[in-house]
Amino acid sequence: MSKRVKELLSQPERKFNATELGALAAYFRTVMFDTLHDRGTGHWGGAASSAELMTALYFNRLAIKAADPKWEDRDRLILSKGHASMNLYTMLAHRGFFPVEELSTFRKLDSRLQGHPCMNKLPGVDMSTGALGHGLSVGLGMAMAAKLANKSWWTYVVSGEGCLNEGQSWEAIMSAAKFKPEHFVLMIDYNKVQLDGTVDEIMPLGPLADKLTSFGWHVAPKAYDGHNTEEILDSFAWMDSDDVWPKAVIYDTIKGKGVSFTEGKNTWHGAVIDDDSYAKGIEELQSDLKKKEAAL
Ligand SMILES: Cc1ncc(C[n+]2csc(CCOP(=O)(O)OP(=O)(O)O)c2C)c(N)n1
Repeated sequence: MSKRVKELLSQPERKFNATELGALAAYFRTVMFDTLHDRGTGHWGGAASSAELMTALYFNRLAIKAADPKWEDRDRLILSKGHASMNLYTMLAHRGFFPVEELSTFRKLDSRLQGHPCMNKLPGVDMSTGALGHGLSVGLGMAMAAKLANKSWWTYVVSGEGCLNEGQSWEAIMSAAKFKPEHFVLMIDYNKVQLDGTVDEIMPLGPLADKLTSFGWHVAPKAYDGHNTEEILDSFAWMDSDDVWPKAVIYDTIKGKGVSFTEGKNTWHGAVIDDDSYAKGIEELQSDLKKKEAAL
């Protein structure tokens, strides 16, 4: 870890600006790539596509307390695409919820960091996910619970396209439009590639924004570039700009972002990162990190 990144991470609870978030996301990509290579297992493609979005949530947006993971008033974050667990674990570790060294136990027997996140084992995980499509229903329940309890926590659900292929998601979309719980946001990591093909090959979702609007959701006026931290912060400002609920934001992203030969490839959804691919890939990720650090 460079001195600059170390400095940034010495105050993980502060609100970072767009340039800092860009550098952190680039650093976290190197951590994810390293760990997945070392462990010979896990899901790189969807972890890489959501690196900037998750970094901006954890290092700019979420009201959470690492020292009090079950703080009642905390914002809730559900990573509905639970296979991208390495991303969530990287955020939680660097945000102080558990030691960074524990990342090296990923998917080992008895580790708290299993392939899919477990809320009963790991502090900071609000919902166990992995079976695609559950996250939005559970998030709706959490958002409605806030209303019942007269609380004002936010509930964010980060979803891939696989979740939106599940009928349960559309039941939740209908119910959310009926109950309109405040501070409930669906964030779609729209990388357009799934496990064994493109979204269009498997089950086209478009026109996604129009569909969500016609189901009664308040959809962001544009799809934001999910790799541009300025744009992600703009999307946060949009969320705060009025009091109409539920809200949905689409982020245009690239699966496997950051390593040229993994970008846009479904074959890198959950492939083992072999030594050759690691050597080439880490060089690209390090060079991006250097550029982002230079901008700090
Ligand atoms: C209910 C269910 N069906 C199938 C799977 C297997 N599966 C895991 S990831 C995945 C594809 C997910 O695609 P997407 O949501 O686009 O993920 P991303 O590209 O963001 O990683 C599938 C089919 C699953 N986990 N749950």
